[in-house]
Amino acid sequence: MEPEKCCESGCIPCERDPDGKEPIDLCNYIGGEFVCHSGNEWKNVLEPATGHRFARVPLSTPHDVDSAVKAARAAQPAWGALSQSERVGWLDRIADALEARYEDIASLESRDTGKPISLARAVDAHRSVANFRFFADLLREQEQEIFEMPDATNFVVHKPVGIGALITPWNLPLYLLSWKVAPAIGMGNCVVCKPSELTPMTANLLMQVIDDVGLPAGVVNLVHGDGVGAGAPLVANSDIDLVSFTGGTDTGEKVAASAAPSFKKLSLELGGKNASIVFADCEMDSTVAGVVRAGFLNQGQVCLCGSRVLVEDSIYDEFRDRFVDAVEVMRVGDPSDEDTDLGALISSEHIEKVRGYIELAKEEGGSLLTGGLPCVPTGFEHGNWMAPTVIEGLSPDSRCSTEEIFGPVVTLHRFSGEDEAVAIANNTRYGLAGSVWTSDLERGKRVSEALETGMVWVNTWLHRDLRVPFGGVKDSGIGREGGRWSLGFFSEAMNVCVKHD
Ligand code: TXE
Repeated sequence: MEPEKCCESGCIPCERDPDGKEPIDLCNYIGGEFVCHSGNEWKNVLEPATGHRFARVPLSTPHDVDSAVKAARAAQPAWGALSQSERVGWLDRIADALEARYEDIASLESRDTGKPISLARAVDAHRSVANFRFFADLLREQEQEIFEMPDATNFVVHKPVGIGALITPWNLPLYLLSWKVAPAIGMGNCVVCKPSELTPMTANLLMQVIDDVGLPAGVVNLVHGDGVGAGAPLVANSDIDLVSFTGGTDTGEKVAASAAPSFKKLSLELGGKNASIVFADCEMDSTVAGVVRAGFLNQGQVCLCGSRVLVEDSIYDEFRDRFVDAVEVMRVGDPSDEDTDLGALISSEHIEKVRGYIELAKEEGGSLLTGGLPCVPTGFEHGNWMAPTVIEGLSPDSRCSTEEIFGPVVTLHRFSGEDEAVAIANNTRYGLAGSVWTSDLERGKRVSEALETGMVWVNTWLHRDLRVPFGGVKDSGIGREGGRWSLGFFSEAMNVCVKHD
């Protein structure tokens, strides 16, 4: 018997809080207070795995955005005037308080995004804490840059930019939000965060943590909502000095157009269509495992995923067969099950987008080697499920081989020789990341440097040193964050030249 619908969105009865109340209604966090939004519109927050509504997120208005920006502006002078070590102390306290809620982060993130709990722990919760600790340590080590001349000394001073808009997507919610908040406030800025309306829960938890540690009011503010009501007004707000955006390329284009007229400082981390390039001299077992992980981690919903696998002709058949076998043993199911490898996709709209690409692949001449079908685990009939899908036979110029699909879909391509591999890999509007698998490390480095991307891994993937530059080229964005690149982005470098006799 179909369960009755509990609200206009057609979702099914959600788990009631223990006392049977309605799902959690989230609030904005402005000027150190949890406050209601000024509008009366809400968006249901649905569990991707079950379709259950387990919270409601406010669809904030430009008025709410303005209040948050004003609170940030009011707080910035005092915050910017603190010493670096005082601000670093606050990053430490936030990291400690987040670490104490490690399991809450993991379970909320898994519930909110549909990703397996094991991944939410190992990647999302771990990196959210690590981001605050990393930037605290990096700032502690910072020394003033001085350039001596025979008759003068140059002192480089890093000043806060001012008020930052931090806009984040749904695939790695707290991992990406903490990656921006930590260096932004560490460098003396105050910020307004705008998390994705699809996955607001851990951003809400971060505000609870910030409130609990007693961070000065207005240093970090958060406005929930969608792009129209909150995101776009935030970028356009005349008192925003800086925008750090992670999301889709199409949205990034709108953000850039809005930020440009007032010369706001801008960092865009956008989509990707990354190639995993497999040479015949690779170590087969570890390469198959590594390329499967690169293709399907987080259900393929990571901008760095290797969604195109380029395989040298001489080993193509063997690699293809082993790759498909490895894909087919991945366990798709309940995200809360420790043994699950792949969870649900973020939304029904997104799964339709991905399904559309699979249909397009068939029209473009591709052959499905596995997947392409929903695979609904028992008891999760209202979730967004798709079997991991591998397609071969597509032209490298096809839409499915050049456009970002952002789901559990990988296309296989043959190549002969380095030049053809590089040409295929670069044959897309994106330029974010890639990986090269070969026992010849010189070749690995040579091929990597020929790729039009911001990052490449050799014989590994997503092996992250937070000190390195992170970002892409072409339609994958502009700017770099990570390590000193974050400190540089979230500050204005000033040179003071002092003449001496
Ligand atoms: O991103 P959006 P979504 C890609 C992936 C995905 C596509 C859309 O292809 O299918 O982007 O994903 C806010 N001004 N990536 O919908 O729409 C929005 O509310 C200001 C790659 O998540 O770009 C959300 O908080 N803000 C990416 C954030 O922008 C606006 C990860 C991202 O939303 C806005 C995720 C506007 N006009 C998706 N419109 C990666 N690089 O990792 C929306 N927003």
